[in-house]
Amino acid sequence: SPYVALSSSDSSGKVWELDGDDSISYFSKKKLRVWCRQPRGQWELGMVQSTSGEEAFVSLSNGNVMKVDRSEILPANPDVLEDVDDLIKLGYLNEPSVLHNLKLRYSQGMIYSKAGPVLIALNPFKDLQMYGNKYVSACSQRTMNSPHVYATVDAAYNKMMRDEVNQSIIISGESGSGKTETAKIAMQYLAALGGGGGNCAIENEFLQINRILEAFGNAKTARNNNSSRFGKLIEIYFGCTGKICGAKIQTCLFSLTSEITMLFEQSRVVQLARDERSYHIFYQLCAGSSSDLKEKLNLRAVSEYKYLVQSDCMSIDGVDDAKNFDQLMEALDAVQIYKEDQELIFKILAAILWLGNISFQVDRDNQIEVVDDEAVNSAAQLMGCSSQDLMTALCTHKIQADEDTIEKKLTLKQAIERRDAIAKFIYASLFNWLLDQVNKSLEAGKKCTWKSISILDFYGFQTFQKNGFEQFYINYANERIQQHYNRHLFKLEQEDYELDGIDWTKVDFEDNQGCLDLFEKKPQGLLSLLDEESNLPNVSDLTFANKLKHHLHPNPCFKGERGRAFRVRHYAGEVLYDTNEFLEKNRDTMSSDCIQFLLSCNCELLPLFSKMFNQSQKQSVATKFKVQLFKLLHQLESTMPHFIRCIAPNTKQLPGIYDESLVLHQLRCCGVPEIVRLSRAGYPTRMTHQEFSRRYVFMLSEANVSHDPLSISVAVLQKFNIPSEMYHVGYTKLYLRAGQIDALENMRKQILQGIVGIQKCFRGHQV
Ligand code: AOV
Ligand code: MG
Repeated sequence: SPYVALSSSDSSGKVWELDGDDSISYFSKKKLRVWCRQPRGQWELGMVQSTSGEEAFVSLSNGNVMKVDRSEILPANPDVLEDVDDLIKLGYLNEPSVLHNLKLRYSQGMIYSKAGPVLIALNPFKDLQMYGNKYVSACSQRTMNSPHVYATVDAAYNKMMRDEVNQSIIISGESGSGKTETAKIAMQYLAALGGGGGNCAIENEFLQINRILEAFGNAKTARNNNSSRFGKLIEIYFGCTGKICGAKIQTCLFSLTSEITMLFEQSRVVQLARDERSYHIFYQLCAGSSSDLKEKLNLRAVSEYKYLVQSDCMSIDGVDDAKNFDQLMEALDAVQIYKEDQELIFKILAAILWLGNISFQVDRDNQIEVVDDEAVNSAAQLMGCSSQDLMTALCTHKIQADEDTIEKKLTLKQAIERRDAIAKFIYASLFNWLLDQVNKSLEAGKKCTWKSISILDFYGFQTFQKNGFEQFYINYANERIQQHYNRHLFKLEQEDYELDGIDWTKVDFEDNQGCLDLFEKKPQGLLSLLDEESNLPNVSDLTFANKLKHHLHPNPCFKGERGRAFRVRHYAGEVLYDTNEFLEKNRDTMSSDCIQFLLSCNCELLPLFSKMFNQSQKQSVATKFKVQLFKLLHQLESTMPHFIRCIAPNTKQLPGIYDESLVLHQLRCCGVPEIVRLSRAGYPTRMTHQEFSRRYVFMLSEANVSHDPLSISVAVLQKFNIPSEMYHVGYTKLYLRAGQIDALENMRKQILQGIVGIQKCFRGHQV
């Protein structure tokens, strides 16, 4: 039980400190099991043989004896505490102990562990056969006691039913750590619980929707063969009987449906890094469409499209694009997207591919013109305009000045940018439109909504060698989510104790307010400065970088670097950003003549997209994103959150490899050390005196029952010998340490069974 670890007199209370006093008192003890830091930084298990002064001789499991400084050793847990399902149960909570515990479990296929209230999920990169009906029933009937996504979701569902409060499941982690899979597992469980016994219609609907979202919104990246290039919030609605009555998906713009999805990685449509792919759908369409459809779209092989071949990566091991296309068609049918609309979707995709093949040349007057070839003709035909109109739209910029239209010829660079901008715009609009359609099919039953459970699958914190505009926003959003998390787990918890008059030594946690201020302060925060610079004439990415250095200079979270670069100290580490394209991407302007051109096209969806665009306010990406992010957090604020932290044990996407330093970095990024510390030192169970006394009063003998809930609570605790260090009596609530409520519940059950037994016996007599 957690209690054993807690009362373990050996525990120094120091947690996760590599150089702390954890080692000191054990240092002189011989035969002590210790973790011993190796020259390359990793930890090895050993036994202290002898000590002299500041040094110790440690024998390692391979037989070698090492001489080490005492700062290089930390106490190890006894065998019985080597494999615990909740890190708070560990006697010693130093880093090597935690890493070892998770590693041991991982090697046995136990990918889930708890860190207090948070579920830690290590990506197994293989099918562990631990999902599906058998596990759903085991979990809902409480016969499965180990941590699992199902159990976390089950807790959320029960809390919703019992407390009548909306719930949220917040999944975060690095790219490739398993967020999207975890979200799907969570949806599967909710579908099973809320779908109404044996009815797999909802489960199937969720499956189909995820297929669509993934085909259009996921791509192969260096870190994940199926990386989501958008964040999403899925809200599942329940009626008052606990049955699902609808759902809604919002993408990371958490958008009002008529807005264009930003931050959805549009650039991927036209630009690819080595070994990465564009969105799955392009490859699926080329590989899987019928010859009839191919002919209609004048569709070629992937290798013939410039947008797709640039990265030298056209297929993914183990992925059958053609088969996935068949499944996608089924999915589109399932969410009731009409065949005609499906064809329009495919037309648009083919048009984008042909747009990418359009090339330019210089004519006799040294002016840019489109090469009149198959590419431009096919694109024009698919978009529903004349080749001439498309050529003009790509090479000239029309400016409306009063009554007159002035035409300006574009340079080659501008023309290419314009071609790519159109392709990106069309794709992002298509994605948004599809989302609307999916939501329409999901929202059918929403009228009878009583409560909801939201699942957030958001891209985790990112650091690459080179970090651009997208990373800048993703990491900013992660700072916000991190704060939500901190607030919930730490601040609220501590405030609660203080308000209730409990003596509480504060656990310090990494407060990231400083970094959020760096982004959000007006007028001198990163976002405001970006907006300001975007609106000035004669500016460049370099002037923007200099402006940042000038205004943000001494700020502990900011560091100017040479040229266009700057650094931000995020909660999860320092990130180097390159301001290349920041201003352009922030303005995100589709010139109005391009919009006009798309409005004039005959392919039904294009004018629709352009209209949608016209309606959306002409705000910068920075402004819109901030508004959307606040909306999302506001929505989450009113829910009871449940956190799942996904961890990628290696970057190779392979099973069985556990890279300790990588795991450690991720654990630190998501604040696991502090959670564990807080949970262990704190009182995870709290009930008002009314709640507590109502539940347990019957366990007292009638004679000495008072009417005051607080006195009843205390009487119950005393009668059942709960040690005084295991609880705290606040003004309004009772606070219990981990494990105590389980003990009380067991006694309650036994007494109840006893009463039932007596009643049966009694009835027996009467008959
Ligand atoms: P992500 O959502 O966190 O990355 P995914 O959920 O796409 O990561 O997981 C990446 C891959 O890991 C999946 O395609 C599976 O092959 C494998 N995987 C993840 N979870 C499990 C599991 N529980 N069981 C078996 N395999 C799993 V990104 O979207 O890149 O941030 O933007
Ligand atoms: Mg994902």
